Amino acid sequence: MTQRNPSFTVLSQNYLFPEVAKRKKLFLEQHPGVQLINLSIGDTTEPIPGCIAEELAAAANRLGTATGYSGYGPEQGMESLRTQIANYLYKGIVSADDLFISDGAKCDLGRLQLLFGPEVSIAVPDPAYPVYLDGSLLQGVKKITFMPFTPENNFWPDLAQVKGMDLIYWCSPNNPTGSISSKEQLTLLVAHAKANGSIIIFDAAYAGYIQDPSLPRSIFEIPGAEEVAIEVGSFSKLAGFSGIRLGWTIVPAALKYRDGTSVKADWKRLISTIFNGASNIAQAGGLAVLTDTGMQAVQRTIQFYLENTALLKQALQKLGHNVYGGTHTPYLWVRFPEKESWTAFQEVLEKYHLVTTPGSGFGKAGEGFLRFSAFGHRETILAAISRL
Ligand code: PL4
Repeated sequence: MTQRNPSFTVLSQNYLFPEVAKRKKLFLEQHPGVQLINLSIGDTTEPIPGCIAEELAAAANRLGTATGYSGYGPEQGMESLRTQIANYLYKGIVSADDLFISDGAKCDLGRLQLLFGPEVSIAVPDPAYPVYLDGSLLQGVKKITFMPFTPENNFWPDLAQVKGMDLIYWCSPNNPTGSISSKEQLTLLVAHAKANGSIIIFDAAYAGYIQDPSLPRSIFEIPGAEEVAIEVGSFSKLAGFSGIRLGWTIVPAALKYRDGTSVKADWKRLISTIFNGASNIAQAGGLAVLTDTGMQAVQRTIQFYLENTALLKQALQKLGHNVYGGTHTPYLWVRFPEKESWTAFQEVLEKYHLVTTPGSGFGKAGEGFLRFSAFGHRETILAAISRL
């Protein structure tokens, strides 16, 4: 028989979110008729604004006409969309030529790891969105150092502990802790990467939730970052495209490997080999997001989710919990002292009929925490609050 890829043996047996779904299903089988409220998965719930949905429909309709039909597009993505992301979202601090359109941040985070192979050393936040670690383990990466992001260190790890790492994963606004890195902190991170010859893989999936212009939405706001960083972005939480699938990755021309060769050239080679471009309908929708009308509409939805977060935070604090995050982010990171996360998960499920995400699923340092997602219709969030 064919041999199994041995890397699968080092992964935890179940991926976090399917495990949550399994426990939820089991609970419902044991308690039929209970109405659970899902505050677990970080997924958008509000309708896509009309001006964007109309453009998605129009793009689909164009495919049904002789003149409007198009097949495969360029692997790097539509030039108009790349230009619009560079100019409109990034205000020209990145070049459209360094921008690659994807089918989502998670997919590119997985693909990026192919650039570096199994011998790299990596620094991963603990807790973190699982693809950084699991994707690396699948590549056979063994040299892994965890950077604790905890209330005790104010969600700022000691960079001296990750000296000489080849790759440093970073996420701001952070999933799951809801913490945000300031400009000063990212400046230190970039300086650290430069001094150590590291590459930062910066996950900016929640950048659209930052409401304070003094906080950096992109690592490329930091001078010199183009020599040490790759950034991954997404339309999922920005515009409710989690089901449509659209994102981007920026690999600057100035970024080089140790031997002086171009990372961007390899990325281009890689995606043209294993990726066939994002859906042309999704890209047309992305263009509709990046207009004044589109952006105003998606910002209203983001404001709505942020109001949800504030309401939920208040309710959890009233119960006496230490709650972190919740500003410029849809996530609340809630401490349950003296409890293992899965125990707290089960208690919250049984007592309040709320489904959350156990912090330990994001890493060891997440033990004793639950993540509450504030995505949801207002009546759902208010119902959750009244149960609390
Ligand atoms: C649920 C830090 C959510 N089944 O939609 P994408 O691929 O552009 O972005 C995914 C993504 C990238 N980076 C960060 C994220 O938090 C996410 C989405 N995370 C969550 O609840 O943590 C949805 C997860 C999905 C999954 O397993 O990824």
